[in-house]
Amino acid sequence: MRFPNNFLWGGAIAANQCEGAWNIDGKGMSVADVAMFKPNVDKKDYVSQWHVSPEDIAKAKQSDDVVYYAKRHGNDFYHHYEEDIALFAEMGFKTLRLSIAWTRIFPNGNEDEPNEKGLAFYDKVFKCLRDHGIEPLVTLSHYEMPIYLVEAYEGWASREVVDMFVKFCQVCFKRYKGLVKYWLTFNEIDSVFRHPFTTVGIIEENYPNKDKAEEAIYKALHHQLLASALATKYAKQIIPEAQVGCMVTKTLTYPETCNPEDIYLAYKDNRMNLLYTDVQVRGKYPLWIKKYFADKGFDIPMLEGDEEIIAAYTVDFISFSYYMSMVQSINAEKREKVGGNLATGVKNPYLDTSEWGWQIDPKGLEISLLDLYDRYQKPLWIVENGLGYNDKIEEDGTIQDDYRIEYFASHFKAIAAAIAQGVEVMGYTSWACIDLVSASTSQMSKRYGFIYVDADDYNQGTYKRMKKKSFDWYKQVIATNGESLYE
Ligand code: BGP
Repeated sequence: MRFPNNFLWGGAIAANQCEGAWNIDGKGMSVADVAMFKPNVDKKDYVSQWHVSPEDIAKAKQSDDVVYYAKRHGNDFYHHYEEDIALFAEMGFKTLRLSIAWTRIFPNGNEDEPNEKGLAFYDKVFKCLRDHGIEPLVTLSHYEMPIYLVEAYEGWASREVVDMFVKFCQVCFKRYKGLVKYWLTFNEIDSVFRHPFTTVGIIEENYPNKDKAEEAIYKALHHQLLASALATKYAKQIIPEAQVGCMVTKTLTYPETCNPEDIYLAYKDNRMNLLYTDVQVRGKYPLWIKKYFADKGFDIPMLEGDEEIIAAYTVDFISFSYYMSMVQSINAEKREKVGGNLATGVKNPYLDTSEWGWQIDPKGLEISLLDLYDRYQKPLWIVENGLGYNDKIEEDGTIQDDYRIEYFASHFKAIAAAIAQGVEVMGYTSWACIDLVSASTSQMSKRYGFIYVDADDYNQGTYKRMKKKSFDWYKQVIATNGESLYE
């Protein structure tokens, strides 16, 4: 067997991109509800797509629009979850990765008591998963912080947010004990630098000085790392069988040439990408970053006890998203660029790119698995990987997404290759197993699912679910535990 018998095959979604129902049953407004679909911005222009200004927030708070604020409608999982979970079960899913929207439980983040209707919704979802024999893998924070905390507290740059988040986690652990065993703390914790507003609620306009902005981001990161350790502590206290993982974006960077200067640049990017797991797995900040803080004169308030907490409550496993690899070059300015959700980077001439400029690199996934396992010897879980594509419905009503099948097949084989070299891989959840609203561009047309959802970028459509060709293909992969890939 190329994949272990208990391999957790499945898919991933996130509350803010699928649920919709943004203002019902007591839900508060989150950072996702102020993000807009921007039809006039180039879809490869990553910086503009993610940017949210104070004026944007003010405007969003006055508006009930659900067309351009596309995450407010998502794919309406809130009202379709039973049907969707039944379809996931039909594919044979062993697991579903999903998130709990903080604002359903604490609408502003700072209430004394949780919102019962929000808690009840996830009771139903988790029970439905259990009824289908699907193990939930729950992300506690997936780009969903209450907008109130952004405005009243400077987001995660404020220490008070740690306590509020930990309280939210404790409420979830107590309520969903017995239903949820696997937890992830922060989705792509490293994205704090790519889109500080969405990840930690930092509004760039409030920090005109670049160094001050960077310092605030590191402060916010420290608070998240601390909150992650505390969440791990309470998960274990409240749910003895709980397994807690960190979640990072694996951004493997290659040097453009064997020029040591290129290699040095790539090395530094890779080392930066490992910072987050170094802290969450090894339980301490590496010396190089402490030196960096000191050299820059950054004041990152590590209060008494912080370092002990981070050291005591490390994660059980490492989860990561993998979409593309990157290239670094000392001649970057002169090179052709590609887009992506990570940053605009140097184009790799050996790789194809998606319509959104993401470079497709299955070999990079194998290297990433080897790299992480060599460094930490912790079980790994690929919790996001997939191809965004504007699928078309054929005249006969079918959706022939062979490109997606090819993408997945090559990535699954890369995982098998890493497993064959001794890497411990717990599972794989594709992003996203059903079409939903894109995190970066707020488009519906950037489709990832095995299941098509009939809604377009302007929220026109019936929301009807339709199986794509990849649906039956993935079903077969799961049924044969990966062996069908080799037939
Ligand atoms: C990751 C996020 C997801 C997700 C995915 C695809 O960065 O964790 O939320 O959506 O990327 O990105 P996009 O939706 O922008 O295509």
